[in-house]
Amino acid sequence: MRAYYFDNVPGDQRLPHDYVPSRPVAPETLAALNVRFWTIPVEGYEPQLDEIARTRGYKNRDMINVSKEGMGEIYEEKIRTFFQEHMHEDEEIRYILSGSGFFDVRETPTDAWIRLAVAPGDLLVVPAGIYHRFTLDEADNIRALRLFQDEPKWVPYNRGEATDANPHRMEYLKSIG
Ligand code: KMT
Ligand code: NI
Repeated sequence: MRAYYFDNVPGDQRLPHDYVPSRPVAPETLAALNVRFWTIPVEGYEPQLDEIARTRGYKNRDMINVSKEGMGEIYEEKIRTFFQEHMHEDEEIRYILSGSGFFDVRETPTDAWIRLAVAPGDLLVVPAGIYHRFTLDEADNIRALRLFQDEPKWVPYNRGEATDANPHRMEYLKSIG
């Protein structure tokens, strides 16, 4: 998984938005934000994924196929909502099976966007309470497993005064010091 600062140039969200030269983000920076990731080769991934799911208590999972073919008439709407800056009250855990895309996470305290370019084999944990968003890249498709601790619940809370005061948001800020 490649991580770099988003260039903030207005335009197509599907473009890489990499500075020239690129400004890479170190794994330690991601760790300090409580963003976790592993790489598990897709071929024969099950035992390793099951082990991480067991130790972290991810009891549920389903599959999501983000593409015009996979989503049908809700595609445009989903593409829009995925890219609205939001948080969740639970971790957002994705294991990429095929395709690619970008998760953008906000750095604290700079509020800079860090772009995470995900590809098959990447397992990403976006912590509860972090502001983030998702977009497909120019290849326009991704298929991923969504893992979840208890009952699947994928509620996005768009960033605003209410989320700034959300207990899960405040807990997140406390956890990163
Ligand atoms: C989400 O909740 O933002 C998504 O599931 C994005 C697609 S999964 C790679
Ligand atoms: Ni999300």
